[in-house]
Amino acid sequence: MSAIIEPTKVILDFKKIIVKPYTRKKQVKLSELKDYCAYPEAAEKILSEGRDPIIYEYYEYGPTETSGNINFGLTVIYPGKIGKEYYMTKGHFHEKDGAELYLCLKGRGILLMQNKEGKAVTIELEPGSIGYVPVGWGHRTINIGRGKFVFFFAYPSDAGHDYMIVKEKGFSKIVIEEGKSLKIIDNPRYRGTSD
Ligand code: M6P
Ligand code: ZN
Repeated sequence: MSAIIEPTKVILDFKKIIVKPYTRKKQVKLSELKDYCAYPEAAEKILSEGRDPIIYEYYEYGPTETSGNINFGLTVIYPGKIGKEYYMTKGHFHEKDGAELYLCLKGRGILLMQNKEGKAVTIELEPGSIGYVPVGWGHRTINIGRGKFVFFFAYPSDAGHDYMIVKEKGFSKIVIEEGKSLKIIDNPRYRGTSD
């Protein structure tokens, strides 16, 4: 049975990067992200200096987790790096079958996707482009620009977020800056797909 949701108008404020009304908002700081980083020692160093920068935040409208409905909202990833690695989201798989789309509104980013066999695909996003995450692909977004990377997202309300695979194994690729250029390289900390 689906919950009864009233038809709703939702305002996306691109300047302030908020969604009204919203049902969930979250701010992720370095201390929460550090276990997902390719260079945890770089994260520890920043934290040991008494800093805990905000890496990303999002506002979401999704009043139900019932199937057939859609959750959506705005995410901003701030510019910066942890060691050589650009600021990024934790990344997750959906618990249930469900695609997701990301519409870039501002800045430059990369959508990194990976299937359960460890095959990774990256798509660069600039304002106006949509990254489509098919069913079954884990996904992480990365800010590769100098300003904020802002995007609209939408996914099925009952999809759920599974962080365990990403936390335990990582993504097979990481996005870094080396010698002033962007590189997408094998993740030295990737713990494989052998099981
Ligand atoms: C986007 C959406 C959210 C997700 C958020 C942060 O806003 O995909 O569902 O929660 O990015 O990503 P993560 O949860 O992987 O940190
Ligand atoms: Zn998702």
